[in-house]
Amino acid sequence: MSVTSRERFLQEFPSLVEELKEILVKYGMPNEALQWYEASLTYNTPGGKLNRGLSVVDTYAILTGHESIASLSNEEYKKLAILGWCIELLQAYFLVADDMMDQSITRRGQPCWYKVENVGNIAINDAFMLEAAIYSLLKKHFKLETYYVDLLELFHEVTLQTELGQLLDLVTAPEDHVDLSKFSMVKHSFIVRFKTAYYSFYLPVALAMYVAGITDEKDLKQAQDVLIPLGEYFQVQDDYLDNFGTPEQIGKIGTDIQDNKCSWLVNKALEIVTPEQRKILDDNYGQKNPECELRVKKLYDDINLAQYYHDYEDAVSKELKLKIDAIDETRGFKKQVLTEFFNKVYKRSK
Ligand code: GPP
Ligand code: MG
Ligand code: MG
Ligand code: MG
Repeated sequence: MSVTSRERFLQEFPSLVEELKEILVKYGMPNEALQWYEASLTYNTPGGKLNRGLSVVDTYAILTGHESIASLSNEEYKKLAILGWCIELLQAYFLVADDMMDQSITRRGQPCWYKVENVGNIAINDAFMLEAAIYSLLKKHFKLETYYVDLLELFHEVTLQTELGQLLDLVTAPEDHVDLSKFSMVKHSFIVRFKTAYYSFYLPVALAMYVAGITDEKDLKQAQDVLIPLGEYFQVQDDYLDNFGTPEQIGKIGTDIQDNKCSWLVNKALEIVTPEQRKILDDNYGQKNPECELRVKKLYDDINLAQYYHDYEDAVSKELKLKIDAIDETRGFKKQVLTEFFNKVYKRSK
């Protein structure tokens, strides 16, 4: 991704913040509320990799036969960028809430929003307002489009899917009761497809497909059939980096071991440990105690878990490439959309 495409995308954001503030002005909201909303929007929305948002524009350019986004008209670019920012707002909404649920400390190299002075539980309402921003922008910019209802339904459905994944993520990781026999790779796959893959991978492509008018059920399904396993792989990477990445690299401090999460790493470990090592896991996993956490980390190193991850990565990449090769392009969907997604994710370290 070139610096300029990211920069150009970022340049669209301030005017969206102004539009969102304007809605509050029309309600006669006091300045205090306006400033708070602006602070929450700017703290939580633009600080990440922006892959999801940028992908909406890139996908649209590929589907409509443009060499690059440079040849899109300004009006076309802006429309797609707004949809991209809507996904980034959805992501901001999820992350503000997820960090409270996971009791995380940092995000994107700065304190989690709820950890910022004077924010605390107000972050719950801020998360709701980040979500509301999506529908304000969709109404303002897409109300007259034939696909307006499709966009609304897509955002609503994908939001529910993500919340279902989050529910399963949380109930599989009770804070007060560790029972590793409840975990399995099958359960892990279910959790991560729902909590991550739909909104991070299927949503950007489906949005661009609606705008490009490539909406045959068969094409939406072929996109989904690659993007959901690709999103699963992406979340396995997230689980891997939670333990093996450095906070400088990933912008956050891993919490999965102490949070008792049904992570890919613990599931793989459960498949390969000896009975003695299993006891170490039973006694130390999911404890809110840094010493217990260190014992689990040491065990992960002793069993060479990183190597199992690299083997998984090789195998899954081969499968995904075969799936992409088998895509039928006759109705206008293009495999290049999926190849570009794959390349952004493959062997990522942040
Ligand atoms: C990532 O899980 C999943 C989400 C951010 C979805 C949250 C969904 C909600 C409905 C709030 P994670 O906890 O592993 O992400 P991270 O490692 O970035 O905290
Ligand atoms: Mg979480
Ligand atoms: Mg989290
Ligand atoms: Mg994680």
